[in-house]
Amino acid sequence: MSNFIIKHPSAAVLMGMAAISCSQKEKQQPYNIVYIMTDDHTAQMMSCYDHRYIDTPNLDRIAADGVRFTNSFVANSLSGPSRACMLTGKHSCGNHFYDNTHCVFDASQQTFPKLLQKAGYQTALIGKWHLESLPTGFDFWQIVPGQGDYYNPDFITMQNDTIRKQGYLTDLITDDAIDWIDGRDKSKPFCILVHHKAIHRDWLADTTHLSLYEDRTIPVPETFYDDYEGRPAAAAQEMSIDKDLDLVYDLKVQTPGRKSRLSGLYYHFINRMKPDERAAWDKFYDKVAEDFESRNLQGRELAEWKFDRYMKDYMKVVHSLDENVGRLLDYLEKEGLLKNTLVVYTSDQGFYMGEHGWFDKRFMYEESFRTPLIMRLPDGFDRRGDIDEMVQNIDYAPTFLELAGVEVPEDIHGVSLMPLLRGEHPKDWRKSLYYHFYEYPAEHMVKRHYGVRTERYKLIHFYNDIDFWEFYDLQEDPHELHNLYGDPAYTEQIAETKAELLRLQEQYDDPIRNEL
Ligand code: SGN
Ligand code: CA
Repeated sequence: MSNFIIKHPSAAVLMGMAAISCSQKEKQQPYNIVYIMTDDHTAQMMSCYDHRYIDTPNLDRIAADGVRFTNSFVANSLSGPSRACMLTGKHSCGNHFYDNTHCVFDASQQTFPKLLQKAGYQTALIGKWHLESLPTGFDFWQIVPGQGDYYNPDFITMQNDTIRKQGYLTDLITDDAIDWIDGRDKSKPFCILVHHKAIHRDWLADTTHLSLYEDRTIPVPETFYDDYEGRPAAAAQEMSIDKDLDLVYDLKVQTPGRKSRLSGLYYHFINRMKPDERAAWDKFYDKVAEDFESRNLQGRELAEWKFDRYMKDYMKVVHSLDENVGRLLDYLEKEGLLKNTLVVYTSDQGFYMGEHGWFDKRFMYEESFRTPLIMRLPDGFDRRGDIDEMVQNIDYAPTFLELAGVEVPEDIHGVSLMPLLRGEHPKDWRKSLYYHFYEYPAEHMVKRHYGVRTERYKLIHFYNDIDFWEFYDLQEDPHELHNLYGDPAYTEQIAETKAELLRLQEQYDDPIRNEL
């Protein structure tokens, strides 16, 4: 502990230390944090959560050696807002970064990296940032502009220069993360945020992985042909695999002369490839395009062809990600760092893999409200397996602060997950989650909504250019196809859930709220 001073050991931290045996406690080094966050990686596409589609052996290592959260959620299912919630531990109404289109993150506000830095941690951020203002609270950062590029990407450096690197983005971010950890001041604990662009649209795979998964037959999910009956906001979206995926940009039908709404953007991205990469790319996707043009698919056959291409491209991008997480884990193991490092793997939100016929996220429905969360715990934490309590991305900041022995500021909305990591099942653990999505009108046209989810029920209010409520019994209807709002059989449950919604809106001081 010589170089590390616990500034404000909270009662909870002291309780945490008590969970560690005396001899371990004396030797316990301060904990490091390696936080790996991907973009749009959903639990359906991780074999530690779901065996249907893809094997992710390296991600599974984290879950197998540590813990898997089975009820992990975000506060606002969109990149910038989700990142702001994670950094501040506050809902969007508390950090004021509501959507990707209008907001600039107020970089002077309190974030957990700043608080860790003050407590003597070295902090670093590498990869996607997406908060418009430049990062603060990091000893080192290097970010991609906006969404970033998969191929030979630009990075913004701390000197505010833009540099172009050669390679595939998932590899480059991992290389830089390992280099930073290797070159850090080894006398201090560290916290590094490794923020991948993968698996974001338009799912450009490493050219060495193009042939993967091509032999698979992937059945469409059971809600693929959802008719959105009783759910007008769900019907109004523009994120349908069949209607809204772009044949060139998303599905890579790069037939010479074929133009589509986003074909310009497609060539802008793939023109960044080096000649050998481009040659491998064209060899693969020219065949896909030829095959498509020769078949004249219509109706359901066309929709299912699009689904198949979407899934396969997504899986190839996950493959690189999984390999690179393995590389980072191997490095931490080789350096003997795993014993005092918390390794977290999560995503900025979940994603639709054809459920309800969709790609993208935004809705408070389960697939995009959820986010994967697995952790490899440092020595002294014996908890393994599943943690079933409901957790949210506003909880990460207080968790990391408590792990570091830093007092959790009272204005943080989230709750530290440390009791759960110590194997406790606190009786007063939260029984409901709050959600609020604001980006409308905007791409994909998902209407503004807020809502509450309890263990069994979900109540959503779509507002702005609509005033519409939805209520689901998740136990009876896990796919959220039957809107029960107004159903006399559920009058009592709806009233109770509505009261809980208002309670949360008051607790988090959300000015946009429903009055009973
Ligand atoms: C881009 C994508 C959208 C996606 C948003 C937000 N369009 O605008 O499909 O919903 O990002 O994603 S694209 O034509 O540019 O690919 S987020 O994860 O960054 O919030
Ligand atoms: Ca995202």
